[in-house]
Amino acid sequence: MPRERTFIMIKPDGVQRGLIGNIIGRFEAKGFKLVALKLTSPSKEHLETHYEDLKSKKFFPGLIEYMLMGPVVAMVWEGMNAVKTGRVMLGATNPADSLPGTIRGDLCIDVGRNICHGSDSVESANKEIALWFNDDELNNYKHHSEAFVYENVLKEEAAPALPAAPAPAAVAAPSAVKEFAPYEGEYEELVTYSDDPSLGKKCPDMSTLVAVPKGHHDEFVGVGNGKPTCLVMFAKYLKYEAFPAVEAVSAYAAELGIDSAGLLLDNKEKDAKRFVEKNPCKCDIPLFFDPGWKVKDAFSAMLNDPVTLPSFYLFDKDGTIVWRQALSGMTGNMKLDKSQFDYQIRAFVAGNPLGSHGPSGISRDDSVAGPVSQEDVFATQEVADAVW
Ligand code: RTP
Ligand code: MG
Repeated sequence: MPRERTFIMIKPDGVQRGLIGNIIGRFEAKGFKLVALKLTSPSKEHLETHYEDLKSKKFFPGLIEYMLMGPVVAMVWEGMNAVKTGRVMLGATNPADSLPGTIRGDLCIDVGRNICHGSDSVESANKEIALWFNDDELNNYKHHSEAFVYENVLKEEAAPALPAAPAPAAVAAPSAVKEFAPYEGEYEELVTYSDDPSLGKKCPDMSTLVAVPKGHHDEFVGVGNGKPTCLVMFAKYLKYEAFPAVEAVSAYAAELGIDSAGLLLDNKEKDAKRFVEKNPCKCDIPLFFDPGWKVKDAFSAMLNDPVTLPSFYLFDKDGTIVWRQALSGMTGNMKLDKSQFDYQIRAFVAGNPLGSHGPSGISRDDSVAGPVSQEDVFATQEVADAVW
C-alpha cells in the first residue's frame, strides 16, 4: 500500500466561516491519518511561492490578496492515494462545477472563495509539505485503526514518498545518464556556454571563509585538495531560489560522494546562524559565510564580472573550475534538466568528458550596457533587510 502524503489547506474563508471542524472531520472520517497541522498566517512572499505556478494568471494578485485575508490551517494527511482522493474530496476548483458531497460542492459558491487547497500531484505535495513544514513537524506514528481502514496493512512504517536519498558514493552508471544535447535556442541564462569567464580558472583564495556548524555534515576537505568539489553560492536575499539549489547539491553530495559545500555570500555571522537556526531547507553540506565579502570580491575580480547567485561551481581535484551553473532567475521550481547540470556533474564524477553548449554569442562589452557594480546588488537596503 503506498503511503502517500498530501498538503491540504483550509483557506482564510474556511477558517473565518467556522468550517475547520467540518473539513478536518471529512478527512478523519475518510480514514486518512493526520501527520501535521497548524493555524498559521503566512507572509505574502510565502503564498507567492506556494502559488508560483499561477504567477502569470490574471487572477494571481486577487488570489494572493484573498489568501492574506486571515490565518489558514495547513495540514498534511497520509494514506493510500491521498493526493488524488484529497482532490476528489475537495471538488472542482470552481464550486459551480463541484459536485454535492464534495467540500467545495457543499460549502462554497465562488471560485475566488473556494475555502480549501489540495496538492495536485505527489510531486507538488512533496514540494508544498517542505514549504509549509519543517521535518520535525511531521509526525510519524501508527494509526490505530489501520487494519480497519485498509485490507493490506502496511508491514512497516517506512518513510513516505519523499525524494529518495540514494546510497552514498555510488557513481551513476553511464547508461543512466541521458546524452548531452547542446542547447540550440536563443541565449539562455540557465545554460553555461564555453565562453563563460569561470571555466579553466583557478579557485580564488577562500581561506577567509568561516564555517557555520550545523551539527551534521560539517566536514569539508577544501577546494583543490585532491578531491573534486561542488560549491553552491547563495545569499539570503535569494532565498526561494537558493533553497532548491542547496537541496540539489545536498542530494548530489549524498548520491555521488562529491565533496560539497555551501557558500553563504552574506557578510554577517548572524545571517548565517539564522539560516541554520531556521532550517529552511535540507542543507546536508558544510556551510560557510563570507566575512567582509572577501570571497565574493575575489570571485568577482577573477571573473571580471559580478558573481551570479545562486550558482553551482564544479572544481577538479586541483581546484580548477570545470563548470559553472548559473541558477539565477529560478524559483522554487528548479529547471536543472534545462541547465543540463545533472548530466555535467555525473559525467564529471565518472571522469567522462563534459558536454558543451558552445559560445553564448553575447558580447561582454561593458561599454555598451555600462559596468555592473557588484556592490550595487549587495549593498541595497532591500538586500540588507532581507531575512531568512
Ligand atoms: P488550489 O491550488 O487552491 O487547491 O486550487 P486548484 O488546484 O483547484 O486550482 P488552481 O488552478 O491551482 O487555482 C488556485 C486557486 O486560485 C483561485 N482561482 N481563481 N478567478 C479565477 O478564475 C480563479 N481560478 C483559480 C482559486 O482559489 C483556486 O483554488
Ligand atoms: Mg492548485
